[in-house]
Amino acid sequence: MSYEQILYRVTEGVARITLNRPERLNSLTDVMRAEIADALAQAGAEPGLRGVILTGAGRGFCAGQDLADRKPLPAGERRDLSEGLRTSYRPLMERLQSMPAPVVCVVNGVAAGAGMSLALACDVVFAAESAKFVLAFSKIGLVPDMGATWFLPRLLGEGRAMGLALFGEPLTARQAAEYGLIWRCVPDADLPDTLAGIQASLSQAPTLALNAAKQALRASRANTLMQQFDLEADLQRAMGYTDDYLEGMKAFAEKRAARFAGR
Ligand code: LHQ
Repeated sequence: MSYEQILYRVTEGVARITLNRPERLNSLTDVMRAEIADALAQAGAEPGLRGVILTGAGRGFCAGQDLADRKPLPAGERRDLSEGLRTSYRPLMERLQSMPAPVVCVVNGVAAGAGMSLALACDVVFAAESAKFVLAFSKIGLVPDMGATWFLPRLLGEGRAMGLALFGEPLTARQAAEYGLIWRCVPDADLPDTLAGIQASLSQAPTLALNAAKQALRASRANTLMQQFDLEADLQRAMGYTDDYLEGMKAFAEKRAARFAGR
């Protein structure tokens, strides 16, 4: 599958989507958003998908909305910014959030505005040590969007979320990891190995169990403890019938590493 502004490939059941407009720090155009959404649909339709990795080409991950990607308005007119959010950003977010398999974001450089929101909408975020997270919206007189006002208080607590939203100061990858905004900060030089490690880990994982774990954690956003308990019981029943569970038990008894087929 070939795209104009992203790269897409599937290796050992793991789909990799690379935002590919490095000269514009992979800022989001209409075309790029549509291509990411399409690539996620392709990945979702992949038989036996074991995970998705989202990353960026060049020195940035994503600088948010491409501020030049818009038709000029007649003099004196102002733009309805909600339109793009509803018709393009929202479907992308829905697509991302409905992926059954884990979506891992590898933030290779600056993530700003909707680019930061895009990273936070993934299930797990790794970031290169030199990467920065910039809630750039207030710098241009806008409110954080693409889910940022939903993700940030959940991930950081309201105090830090407010600080970020009101002051717009960049957060280093190290701080982001310390605050619990992301999973791990890695030295820049280790980024290729990190990507290879994530690829290997996802492609050898008991995928149905990871998918179920993700489903349960996501459902906890709206569930009571007892609803969650019941969901876990349902999911565990399903896991008990998988080949991977049998293999996991066998490998444990034989004191060897399990070879999971993702079934
Ligand atoms: C860019 C961009 C960019 C175009 C760097 N666009 N070219 C949703 C819906 C509706 C309306 C509006 O918004 C939204 C959601 C949003 O995302 S709003 C927030 C949009 N993003 C921003 O405001 C971030 C703007 N960029 C920056 O603040 C900086 O570029 C950051 C902090 C990301 C990186 O700074 P530097 O590392 O110093 O790089 P740079 O500023 O020199 O950028 C490199 C080039 O990329 C440069 O072009 P040039 O031709 O001078 O080399 C920038 O103009 C271009 N670029 N971001 N969003």
